[in-house]
Amino acid sequence: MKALMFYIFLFYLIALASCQQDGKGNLVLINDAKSAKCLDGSPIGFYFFQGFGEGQDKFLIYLQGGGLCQGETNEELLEQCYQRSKTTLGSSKKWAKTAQNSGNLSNNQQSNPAFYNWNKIYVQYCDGYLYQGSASIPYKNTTLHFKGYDNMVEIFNYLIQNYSIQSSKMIVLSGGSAGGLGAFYWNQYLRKIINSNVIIIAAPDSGFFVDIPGNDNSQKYKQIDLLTNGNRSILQPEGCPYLQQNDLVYKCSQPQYIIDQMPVPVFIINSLYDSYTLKYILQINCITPTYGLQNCSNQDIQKVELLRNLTFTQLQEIQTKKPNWGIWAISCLYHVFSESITTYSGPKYEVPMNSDFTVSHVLNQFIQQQLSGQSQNNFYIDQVVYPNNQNCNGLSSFYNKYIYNQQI
Ligand SMILES: *[C@@H]1O[C@H](CO)[C@@H](O)[C@H](O)[C@H]1NC(C)=O
Ligand SMILES: *[C@@H]1O[C@H](CO)[C@@H](O)[C@H](O)[C@H]1NC(C)=O
Ligand SMILES: *[C@@H]1O[C@H](CO)[C@@H](O)[C@H](O)[C@H]1NC(C)=O
Ligand SMILES: *[C@@H]1O[C@H](CO)[C@@H](O)[C@H](O)[C@H]1NC(C)=O
Ligand SMILES: *[C@@H]1O[C@H](CO)[C@@H](O)[C@H](O)[C@H]1NC(C)=O
Ligand SMILES: CC(=O)N[C@H]1CO[C@H](CO)[C@@H](O)[C@@H]1O
Repeated sequence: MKALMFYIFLFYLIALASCQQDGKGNLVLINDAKSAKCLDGSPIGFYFFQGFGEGQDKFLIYLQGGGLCQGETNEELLEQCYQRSKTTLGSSKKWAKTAQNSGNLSNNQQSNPAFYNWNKIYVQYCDGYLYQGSASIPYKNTTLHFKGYDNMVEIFNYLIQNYSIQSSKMIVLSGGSAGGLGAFYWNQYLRKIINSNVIIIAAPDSGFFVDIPGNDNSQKYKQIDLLTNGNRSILQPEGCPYLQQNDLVYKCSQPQYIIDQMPVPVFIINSLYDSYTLKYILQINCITPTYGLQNCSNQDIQKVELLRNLTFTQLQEIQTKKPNWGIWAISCLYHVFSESITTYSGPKYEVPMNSDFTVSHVLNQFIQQQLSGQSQNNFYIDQVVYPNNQNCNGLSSFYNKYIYNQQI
């Protein structure tokens, strides 16, 4: 049911994105891949938006999001991925030949000063498990291909051979939600294969899923072993200190424990009240667009506060440990900001409120600093608690109306 809800939600997002028509990208399928595949065995691919002017020697690689297959047991996980393999999140068979620009990929200089003229690679997410894994598993009458690892390796190879990204000036690895996790996981690999005179940064949007005490992660290693075919050392980034401990290996997938494995400056974009986490991980169902948290029990409110406190504390720790990174974290209930112009560069989503510091503004500032070699403070962590950043309480936004209104 949750999975279904997510697909429907995704279709809404895509419909929303395609209203803002200001450019087109062509689908590039990798038909002769060695082991890269979507869940159903079909070819992987991405949309390519050609850069122009001064953006011609710069690349934005953006990883699409879309949840993941889940399950208490491996059997449940396989069933979810079997269902997923029949959708565009698990198969390339029905991908459109072209895609429209929007949000961070927009060609509009005013709303998107950072990337408007860059080359943009919009990687389609179809491995079912967060850009990790390398296994082919027979299930029912078919074989499910969990190839997140192989897919990324081959996409990067393709981009090197056919787009010369290794001769570019700068590469930004970004992505939203599951793609945000992908940007956390894969920047180390990208840094290793690209010559050090190319500037690389990561800009994960809403991928900073915090470790929530009380969640039982002790069986997670079974999924990891299933999807990596028993070879945990393919998990990205390399060097996770918990790799060989069954009860702790889940930490290798949580950004807060692997930041020391990331060799590039990272600009983290996140809500302090991530609405995906509130709904799907903390199972909080009392939030409505009209009443906000008013109808929530004390127990629910405590969970909401706990999420904010954990996220806030972790991000503050990063600010101390990684002074050359950047953070934009806002106190509104939302998930994935760079998908639409409103949340990426609109006046309601600023930290602090009424400051002009939108995602678009601060990310551009961060990138310009990297290009010119000077570094300033780039930390924008909302100091007020919900709902005191009143412009962005988010409850009337399209996304949240959808997330909180539907009963599926
Ligand atoms: C497997 O079974 C499903 C449902 O019964 C069917 O739609 C599908 O075509 C079958 N696939 C193959 C490869 O036979
Ligand atoms: C580069 O593109 C060609 C044509 O699509 C393809 O055959 C080749 O495999 C690509 N290179 C890599 C390394 O993927
Ligand atoms: C596990 O994967 C790593 C990285 O691809 C590879 O070097 C190693 O040989 C693999 N180990 C096994 C046992 O397959
Ligand atoms: C939610 O709270 C508002 C006022 O705070 C009240 O009018 C409304 O009936 C409540 N809704 C539910 C479903 O409890
Ligand atoms: C979260 O932090 C606030 C302010 O620091 C504090 O008042 C509140 O009790 C904390 N809530 C939880 C659930 O830890
Ligand atoms: C984070 C972000 O901006 N994502 C958007 C980038 O552009 C693509 C292509 O238009 C959108 O689909 C993403 O939502």
